[in-house]
Amino acid sequence: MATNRTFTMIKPDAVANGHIGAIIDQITKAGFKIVALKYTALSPEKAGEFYAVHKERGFYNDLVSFMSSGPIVAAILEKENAIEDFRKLIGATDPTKAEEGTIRNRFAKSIDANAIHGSDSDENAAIEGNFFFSAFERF
Ligand code: FUP
Repeated sequence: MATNRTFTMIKPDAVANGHIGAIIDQITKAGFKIVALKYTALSPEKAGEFYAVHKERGFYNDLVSFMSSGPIVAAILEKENAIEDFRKLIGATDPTKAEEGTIRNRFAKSIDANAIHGSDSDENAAIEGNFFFSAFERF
């Protein structure tokens, strides 16, 4: 059953470039309710754990060092059809292929530093949300 929840991170590139406010504005205007929100950073160990599914990929080490290179914003979001609608809102992984007006089209410069993460399934949204947030941090 769909949970109507997804998990997102505003990645270090978008934070460093001053886009936190604009991205949260676009997310809330698209109808997502913020269930949990945190300004934090991933250590290399934690970033490696978060992206463990990509361990065998050539880009894994670069991904881990990029994701631990500066602060991030983590959030759990709620909306009907959240997973699919949020992935539409952020656009393709490669920002050169992301549709006009999507978050990656507006704020990302490259496939490796692509501004934002969005969960790809209900199951992963729950795992990723639990990675960052306790029950007391959700509203
Ligand atoms: P997405 O679901 O759109 O975040 O994309 P993936 O799960 O396929 O990839 C996760 C992250 O790995 C991307 F956000 C960036 C990084 N990545 C690369 O650096 N190079 C690639 O070719 C593919 C992904």
